[in-house]
Amino acid sequence: MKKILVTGAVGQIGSELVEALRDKYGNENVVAAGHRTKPTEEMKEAGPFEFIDVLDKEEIESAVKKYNIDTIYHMGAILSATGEEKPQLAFRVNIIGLYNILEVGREQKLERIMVPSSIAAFGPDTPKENTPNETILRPTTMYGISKVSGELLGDYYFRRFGLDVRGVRYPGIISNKTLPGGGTTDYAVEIFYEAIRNKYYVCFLKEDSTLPMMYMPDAIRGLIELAEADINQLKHHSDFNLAAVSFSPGELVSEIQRIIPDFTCDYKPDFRQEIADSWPSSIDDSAAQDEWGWKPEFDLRRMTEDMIEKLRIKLR
Ligand code: AKB
Repeated sequence: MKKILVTGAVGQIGSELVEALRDKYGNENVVAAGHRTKPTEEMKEAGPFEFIDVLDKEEIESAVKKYNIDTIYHMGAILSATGEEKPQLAFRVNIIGLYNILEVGREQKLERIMVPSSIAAFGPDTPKENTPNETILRPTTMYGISKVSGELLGDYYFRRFGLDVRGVRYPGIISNKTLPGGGTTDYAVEIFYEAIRNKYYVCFLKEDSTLPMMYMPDAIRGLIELAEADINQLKHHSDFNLAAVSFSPGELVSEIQRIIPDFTCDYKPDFRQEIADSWPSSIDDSAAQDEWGWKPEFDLRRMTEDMIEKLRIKLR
């Protein structure tokens, strides 16, 4: 039976990943780990929870030994916007923290480490449209630099030590359970909350700033499917492009207005615009399709309908 540790379990993706993994492998077999943010009662009651600082290798090691862990989903990270405000922190958490996870994985001979990368691995010199899996990786943000380092480290640990490290380059993730924090694509979540609460939103990106995006159910399914893929079919390991939809704030506003016609949005780009401008507008995920059968289910319309339906209930 699998014994899984999820770092960053209290975060936007981690919280839903823990739920999905617990449904699949059993509550007791999935240990949720956060840093400082308290878990919800629901998460704590459903299964084991630990506070772990990924900068402290011994803390990771002792959780791995205590629960007999064989797989880590390492979701704990500082995202792009916070990473630009606190680059030293982003370096430590995203690079040293990952190094500690990989070293524990190597020393304890873990079966698998899942580490998400991001479209932030690309940079201003990367082709913007339908960005290929293999392309120029020269990001200009600390977050992006940490993601490229993570991909290279993951592949290195696989080649050099036989540690099975896998990861996808996530686009912006839209969800209705836990709010994201510190990302450039966070507008695409905030906008739904404000559309429902106030019918008005001020967007921190320009109206035509198109970015690759994905709805949470696809993001969770994709990562678990990659974790379960037959290793013999994989030519890539830590750096799969993963795509679903691409849209701009203006296009998202029009889609929301189909359901909430009196919703309006103003645009006041801030420092996050420069980060968004350095990322692709769409990515080519044919490697993920060919090597492990990736296929997204949610397009912009279906995602918007589902987000509004779920949030209307949550915010009632
Ligand atoms: C961010 O905006 O920083 C993240 C990402 C695209 O990795 N959502």
